[in-house]
Amino acid sequence: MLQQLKESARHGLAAGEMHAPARPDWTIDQGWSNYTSEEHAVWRTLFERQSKLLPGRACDEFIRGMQDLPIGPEQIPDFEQMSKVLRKRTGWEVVAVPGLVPDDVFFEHLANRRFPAGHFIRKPHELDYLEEPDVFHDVFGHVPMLVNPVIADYIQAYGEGGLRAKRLGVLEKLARVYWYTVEFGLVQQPDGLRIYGAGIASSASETRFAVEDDSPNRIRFELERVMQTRYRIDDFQETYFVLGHLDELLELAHIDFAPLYERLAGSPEYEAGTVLATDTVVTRGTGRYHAAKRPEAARGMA
Ligand code: HBI
Ligand code: FE
Repeated sequence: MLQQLKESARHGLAAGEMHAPARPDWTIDQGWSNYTSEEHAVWRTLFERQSKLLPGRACDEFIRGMQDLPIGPEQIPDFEQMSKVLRKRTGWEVVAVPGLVPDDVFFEHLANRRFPAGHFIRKPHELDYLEEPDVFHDVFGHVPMLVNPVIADYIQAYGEGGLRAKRLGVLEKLARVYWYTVEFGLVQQPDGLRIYGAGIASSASETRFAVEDDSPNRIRFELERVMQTRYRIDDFQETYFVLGHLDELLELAHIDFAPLYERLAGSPEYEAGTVLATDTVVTRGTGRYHAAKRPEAARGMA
């Protein structure tokens, strides 16, 4: 999705720096009847593009979640209709927010099984680029996985963990786990590597890049390793972390992070593209994509 979330927006943005909300939990009415035909048409374009790409690239749970939800190409989904299905399946609901919300507000929603979804949709000229999560990223990318009980529990636990991590001043480390699982996670299926991360599943270009390109590293997911690894918010990931099975997230949902944070204090931090001798490498990337974009390379080409 080239989800260009500004660093300031993702981390510790004070509420006052965003538009002040009418409700303290930042929810708004989705205002479904206000969507224009142009906005529904953007949804259709994105929906049809991704629906063609995802079979054989997204994991079975994602495809199944999509089939079980009242979601299709015709129109931007109605959050209340989706919540009706979700509540029965996993006790989750989807609530509308204006865009990025402060960390503590975000975590409070997740801890209570409410997924805050941006109510707006990107403009026709920014189909592959957006600064804040919109309804296509949040609903198409995240909601199908919330039908799955493992992901449902895991994301709630992230909300609870986030509130604690913020108090301990170690949110950055936990946010990396979210980033490399919920947003950009891959999982090994018997028939091949598959996407379960919403940041990939809602982006046409990154769907191909994450699964097929020879540039990125694909490394077996290991919790402490991921907590030590920075990530890119402005471009495709240099490294994807791969689960052996989605059930591995179940253990993560019940982990006590506090001792981990203590052990990791002062330990090294790794750049997004680093490969360690201790890694279990699924595919070693050529790094070509990101190397070509570095300033030296750009000067060399001039
Ligand atoms: N707000 N709406 C929204 N969506 C997010 O994914 C989000 C957010 N606020 C904070 C946030 N993500 C992250 O910074 C935390 O996961 C750390
Ligand atoms: Fe997201």
